[in-house]
Amino acid sequence: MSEDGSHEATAVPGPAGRAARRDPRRAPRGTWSLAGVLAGLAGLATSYVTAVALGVRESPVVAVAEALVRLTPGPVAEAAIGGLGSASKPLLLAGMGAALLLVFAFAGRRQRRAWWQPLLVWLALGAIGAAAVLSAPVATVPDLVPVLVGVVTWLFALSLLTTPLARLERIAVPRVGAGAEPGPEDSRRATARAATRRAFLVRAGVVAAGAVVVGAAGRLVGRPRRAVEQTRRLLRLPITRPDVPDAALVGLEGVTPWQTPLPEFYLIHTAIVVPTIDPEQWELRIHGMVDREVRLTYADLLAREVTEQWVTLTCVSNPVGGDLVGNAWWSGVRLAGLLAEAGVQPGADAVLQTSADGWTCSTPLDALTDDRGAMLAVGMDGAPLPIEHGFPVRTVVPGLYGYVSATKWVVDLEVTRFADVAAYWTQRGWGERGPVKTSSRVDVPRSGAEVPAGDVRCGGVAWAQGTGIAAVEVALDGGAWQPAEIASPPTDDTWVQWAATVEVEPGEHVLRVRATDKSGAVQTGVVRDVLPDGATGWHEVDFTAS
Ligand SMILES: Nc1nc2c(c(=O)[nH]1)N[C@H]1C(S)=C(S)[C@@H](COP(=O)(O)O)O[C@H]1N2
Ligand SMILES: [Mo]
Repeated sequence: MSEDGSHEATAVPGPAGRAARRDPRRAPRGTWSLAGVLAGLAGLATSYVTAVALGVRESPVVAVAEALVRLTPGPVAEAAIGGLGSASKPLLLAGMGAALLLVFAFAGRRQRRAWWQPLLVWLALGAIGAAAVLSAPVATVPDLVPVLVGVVTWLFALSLLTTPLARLERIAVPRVGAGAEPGPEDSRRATARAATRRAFLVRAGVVAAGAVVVGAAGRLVGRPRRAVEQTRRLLRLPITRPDVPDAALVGLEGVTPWQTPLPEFYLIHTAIVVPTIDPEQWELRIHGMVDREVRLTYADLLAREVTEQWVTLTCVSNPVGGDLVGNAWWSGVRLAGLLAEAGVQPGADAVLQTSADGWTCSTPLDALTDDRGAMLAVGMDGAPLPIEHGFPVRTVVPGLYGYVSATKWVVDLEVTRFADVAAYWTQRGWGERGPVKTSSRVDVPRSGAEVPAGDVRCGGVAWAQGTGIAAVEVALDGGAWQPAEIASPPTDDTWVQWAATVEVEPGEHVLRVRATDKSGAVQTGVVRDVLPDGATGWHEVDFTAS
């Protein structure tokens, strides 16, 4: 407000001064912007706390962010989620935050022109929020309440903050310093202006403090995550910790660990804020083309026979040589048995799976009922599923890419027909069925490595889940394929480590790898992009020998 004062001081000297161009009574633009920003933040805080209180997931801002993710063209989105990894979401939220601050400031400045101008801004923002909330795959009308509360707060807070600013502009500036002696009228005006400025400061303080308190309360209440994390830690499940079988190890340093360390297990999900589900609250519904609808609680599920198996999970967005693939020991209940309990009707060929955050995928029915061991997993590597990997229950189907099968936080299975449904990624141009393609990767030497010339040990992993890997071959500098040694993992549902020795002269070299699966099919060298149903081509590394 000192800025405010200096305006008045320079304003008085007369028509020749800056005062001629700028009405001295006006509160500076910055003050109006500040009012807009404070009102804006207050609205975000009340809408957030309302969302939390109503049990709607997080705030409308998150809904908008998720809608943006959904609106992003499929390939760009999967690439961003896969490529930028954990940075893509904070970046998106930061960008939205910056844009919102600018819009809030703009609304504040508009209020000076006419009361209805910011109203248009708030309504536009509210409409975007409402559209985003309703466009979420599972949305209900009450989900709009937080948006409404936010808009009302914006209106109320901005008028609260700007009433003193408008009043200030109506009180004439007292004459000081210039020729004429200030009269009683001038001191009355000076007092009135000071009081009005104080009123603004008080209101700004109240709104800012209110927003902070409300926002903090929302965070407190909105952190069910800590509680769920706690519940998860205390869970004792009838599952075992795995021992990595020696036969699965090829014994070459630098080759990807056969069992993927949990912190390194890739993560792919469209949710900005992952669902935190208390297992006590979890329920799965199996319905659609079935004889009897089945509803299962977590306890019901655990009362069934729990089976355990190694399965390597792969993302369709994994490029040749990429690392969106990981191997874990999964514990859970076979889906074949559960679907049999429900009684699948003739004509069905798909199961539409829905997660608590509204993500969907349609899985070929036979992949869930044949003997490959598709399961509702409750455990990963001998512990309850990590929240990010789908706690309390997710689907794991050997041999299918994650986007058509591996639903995390799964809550609904609808037996149906491919012809009748469209799922999240298939709507965006990705293939309907998504069987994993036979792939292989060189881990050592790394691309760009320098190694001593002579015999060079190389190695990596290869996978053809469901079919199994029969052989791996390497070729140096485009020469003949030569066989690699492969380890013997306990099942065909996991990747296989391989190693080979190649003789290299000093200089630059290219090493490529290909696998043959147990059906006899040789991995294709035809280069294809990840869209629509998984990349193909041989992985190559360049290295230098000296
Ligand atoms: N609810 C939900 N489940 C999901 C996804 C998702 O976006 N939401 N992504 C799928 C994809 S594309 C893959 S590759 C796997 C990844 O599982 P992970 O994150 O446990 O590695 O989860 C699948 N399950
Ligand atoms: Mo994926």
